[in-house]
Amino acid sequence: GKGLKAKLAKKIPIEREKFLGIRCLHGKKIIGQISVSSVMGGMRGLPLLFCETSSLDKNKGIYYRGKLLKDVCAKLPRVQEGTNEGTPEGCFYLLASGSMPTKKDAKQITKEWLKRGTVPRYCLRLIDSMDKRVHPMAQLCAASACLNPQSKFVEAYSKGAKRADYWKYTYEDSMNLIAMLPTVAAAIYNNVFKDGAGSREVNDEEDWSGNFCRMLGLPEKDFVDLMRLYMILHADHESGNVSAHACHLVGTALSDPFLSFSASMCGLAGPLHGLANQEVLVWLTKLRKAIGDDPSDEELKKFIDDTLKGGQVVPGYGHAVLRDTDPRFVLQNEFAMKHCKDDPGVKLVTRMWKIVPEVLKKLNKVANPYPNVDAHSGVLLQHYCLKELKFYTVLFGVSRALGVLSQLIWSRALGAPIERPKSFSSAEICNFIKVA
Ligand code: CMX
Repeated sequence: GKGLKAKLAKKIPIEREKFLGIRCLHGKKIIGQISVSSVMGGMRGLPLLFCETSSLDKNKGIYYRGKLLKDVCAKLPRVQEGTNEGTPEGCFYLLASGSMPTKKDAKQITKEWLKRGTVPRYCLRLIDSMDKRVHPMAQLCAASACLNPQSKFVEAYSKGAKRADYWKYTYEDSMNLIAMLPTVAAAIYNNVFKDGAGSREVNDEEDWSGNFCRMLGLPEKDFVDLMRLYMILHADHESGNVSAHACHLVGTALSDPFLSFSASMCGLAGPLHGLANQEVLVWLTKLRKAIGDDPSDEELKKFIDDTLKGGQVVPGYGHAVLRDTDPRFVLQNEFAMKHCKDDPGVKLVTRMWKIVPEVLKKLNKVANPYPNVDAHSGVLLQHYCLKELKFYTVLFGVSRALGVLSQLIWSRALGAPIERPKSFSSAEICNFIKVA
C-alpha cells in the first residue's frame, strides 16, 4: 500500500519497539522532581508528558517534528494553483508521520479528506436545532461528540480488536473527523451569524481550506491562503497545554476520537486558553476608539500605561514558556506585510510590537515582554471580513484538531496507558511535610 496509513503501518511497529525498549531499559531513571508547589500549583513545567509531534523551545518557539515552524511553512508543498502557502493537509502529514510530505503526499491527504468530508444528516440536524445563544465552541463540542456512532474504533473495540491495531481505527476516525470539521464549523458559523445561509457541500476542486472558506462565504483567494497559514500555525503546541492534554487524557480511557476531541475543545473554549485572541481585538478596538487609528507613540504608551494602571495585562503579550517574540506572530506579520500592510489594524499591531515591550520591560517583572500568537490573528481575520469574534476559537479548534489527533494516533500506536496520577488532600500534604 501507499499513502500515510501505509507509511504509519511501517513506522509504528519500529517506533513501538524503540519506545518499549527505552521504557524497559531506562524506566527507573529520574528526570524531575515533584515539590509541594508542583502538586498545589498546576504541575507547571513538570517534565511529565510524552509528545512525538512537537516541542517548544523558549527562545525559538515551536518545532513540528524537529523542524522550526518557519521552515515548516517554507517547505510544505504548495498544492493548489496560484497559492503562496503550504496546506494544513501537508502539515497533518508531517505531524502524523514525522516526515515532510512530497507534493503528491499532500495532495493525497486532500483527496482523502474530500472523500471523507460528508457530515451525517443527524449531526447537521443537531447543529440546526441549537439555540443561537449556545456558544459556537459549545456547539463544536456537541457536534463532534455526536459523531461518535461513526467511530471505527468503537466498532473494532466491541469486536475485540487487538491492542496493536488500535491506532489504525484511531487513524480512520481522526481522518474522518478532520475531513468533516470545515462543514461542521461553517454550519455553526452560518447558523449563529448568517441565519443559516451558505453551502454544506464539499467541492472536489478545492482543498480543505478552500472548501472551508467558501462555506464560510469568504472565498477570496488571499483569505484562503491566510486560512492555510492560520491552520498550520495553530495546529500543535506540545502535549501539556489544556486542549492537547484533554484529548490525550480522555483518549487513554479508550474513549473514541470523536469524544476525545470534544473534550479537547471543551478545554480550548476557556478564556485562559483559546479565547485570548478575542481579548486582543477587544483591547485594540477600545484603543482605536480612545486615540484613533493613527496615534502618536506617546499616545500609545499612555494607553498601554493606563491599561496596566487599571490592573489589567496587555493582551497578546507574554508567555508562560516562550521568552522571545512568538514565531507564529512573526509569520502572521510577514503574511500581513505581503498582503495588507496598509490595513489600520495591521499597522497598529506592527507598531505595538516595538512599543509594548518597551513599556512592559519597565515593569521589571514580565518574563517575556514580546508578542505571542494571539496578538496578531484577530486583525488579519478582521481585514478579510471574518468579523465575528465569538467564532475565532472555533477556527483555532479546527486547526488544533490536526495536532491533537496526530498525537492521539501516536498515543494508541505506542500503547499509552490510562492516566491515573496520585492525588493528595491538604491534610495528607500536611502529614507528609511533618514526616519529611
Ligand atoms: N501585561 C502586563 N503584565 C504582564 C503581562 C502582560 N502582557 N505578562 C505578564 N505580566 C506580569 C504578570 O501578570 C506577573 O505579574 P504579577 O507578579 O504582579 O502577578 C508578572 O508579569 C510575571 O508573569 P510572567 O511570569 O511573565 O507570566 P506568566 O507565566 O505568569 O503568565 C501569561 C503568562 C501569558 C498568562 C501572561 O503573560 C499574560 O497574562 N499575558 C497576557 C494574556 C495573553 O496574551 N494570553 C495569551 C497566551 C498565549 C498562549 O498561551 O499561547
